[in-house]
Amino acid sequence: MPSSIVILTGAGISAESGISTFRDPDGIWATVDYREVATPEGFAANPAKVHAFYNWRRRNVLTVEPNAAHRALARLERECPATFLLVTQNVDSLHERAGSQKLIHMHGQHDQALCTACGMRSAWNGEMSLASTCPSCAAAGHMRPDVVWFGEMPYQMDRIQRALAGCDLFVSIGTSGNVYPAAGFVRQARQAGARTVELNLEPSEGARHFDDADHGPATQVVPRFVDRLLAAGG
Ligand code: BV8
Repeated sequence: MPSSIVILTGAGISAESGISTFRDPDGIWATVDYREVATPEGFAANPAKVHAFYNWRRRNVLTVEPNAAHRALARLERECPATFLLVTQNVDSLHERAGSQKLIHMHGQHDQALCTACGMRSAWNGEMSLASTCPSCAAAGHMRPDVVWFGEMPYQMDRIQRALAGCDLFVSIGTSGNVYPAAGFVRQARQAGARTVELNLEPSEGARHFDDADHGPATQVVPRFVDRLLAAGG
C-alpha cells in the first residue's frame, strides 16, 4: 500500500469532456502556433490575439463537465489513507469541479487573471481584453491570463519537488510527456524509489520510464486503476 501518492495530469484527462488536447492530430497546436499564443513574446507582439485565444478556451470550458476520470481522482483523494497530491498541467477547472482539493495548477488557470501592473491575481470567468481593468489597482491594459507560458517558471515547483522526493507511487495521466519540467517528474519519482504508472491513451514520450501502464481512454483506465488501488487497501 502506498504511503504517499503524486498524480500528474495533462490535457488527455479532459479530452473526453470535450476539451481539445494540444499535440493530438486534431489538437490545438495543429491549428494555432504556440509561439504566438503561449509565450510572453507572443503576448507582447499581439495581446489581442492571445486574449482571443484564452477567451475562446475559457468559453469552451463553461460548456463542458468533468468526466469519470476526474471524479475517480477526487474519490481517490477522499478515500485513500495515503498522503495525496494532484499536480495538473491543465488550466481548466474540471478537477476542482469534480471535487479535487489537494491540487496544484503548475501551468496556472485560465479562470484567473494576473495584473502585470500590481501583481494581483483575481478570479476571471468572462472575456479579457486590453480594455480590461484590474479589480485591485484599476489599471487598464495590464491584465493577462494567469497561465504559465513557454519560458516562464511553472508554479509551486518547490512543493512539487518535495512531494516527488517523498512519494512511493507516481501516476501520470493524459500527458504526452513533451513539456518540461512536468515530463521529468517520472524520473524524479523513480529516483525517490516510487512505483511509476502511466495511464494514457497511448504510450507517451516518457513511456520507457514507467514500471506499469494501462493504455486506453482515461474514463476507462483511471476509474479501473482507482478501484484496484482502493480495493488493495489504498
Ligand atoms: C520552463 C500554457 C524554465 C497554458 C503551456 C527553449 C526555450 C524556453 C524553454 C524551453 C526551451 N526548450 C525546452 C524548454 C522548456 C519548455 C518545454 O518543455 N518545451 C518543450 C515543447 C520542449 N518548458 C517551459 O518553457 C516551461 N517553463 O521550462 O521554465 C525557467 C527556468 C528559470 C526561470 C524561468 C523559466 C513552461 C511550460 C508550460 C508551457 N505552457 N501551456 C495553456 O495554455 O494551457 S504548455 C501546454 O502543454 C499545456 O500547458 C499542456 O498542459 C502542456 C503539456 O501538454 P499535455 O497536457 O501533455 O497535452 P498533449 O496534447 O501534449 O498530450 C495529450 C496526451 O493525452 C497524449 O499523450 C494523448 O495520447 C493523451 N490522450 C488524448 N486523449 C486521451 C488521452 N489520454 C487518455 N484518455 C484520452 N481520452
